[in-house]
Amino acid sequence: MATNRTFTMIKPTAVKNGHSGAILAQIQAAGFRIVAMKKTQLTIAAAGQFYAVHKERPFYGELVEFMSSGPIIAAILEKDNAVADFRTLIGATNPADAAEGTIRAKYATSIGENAVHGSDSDENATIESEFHFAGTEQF
Ligand code: FUP
Repeated sequence: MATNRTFTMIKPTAVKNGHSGAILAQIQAAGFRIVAMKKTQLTIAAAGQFYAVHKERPFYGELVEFMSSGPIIAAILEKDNAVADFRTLIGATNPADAAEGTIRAKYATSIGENAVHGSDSDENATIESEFHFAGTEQF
């Protein structure tokens, strides 16, 4: 069942470079409602668990190290067709391939440090949202 919700993180480099406000403004201008949001920092263990699906990939170690290297902004977003529309808004994983005007085209510095995360399915949106937020933190 489609939930109309997706989960995002503004990644450490984008937060450090001061892009959080512009990224959140672009997300809201695209019609997403913020259901939950917080600034937090992942431990290495939490980042490892979040990205466990990529455990066998060669970039896993660097990804976990990067995602735990500084504060992130985690949020649950709501909109019709949220997962697919959000992935369109953020653009391709590699910013070199991301369409003009997408969040990754504007703010990502590399494929590894690509500014934002966006869930790839309704099922993962639910898992990732529950990883970061209790039900009492969702409005
Ligand atoms: P996406 O769904 O667009 O975030 O992309 P993936 O799930 O394929 O990858 C998750 C994260 O792994 C990316 F955001 C960045 C990192 N990654 C790399 O560092 N190198 C790669 O070749 C692919 C992904």
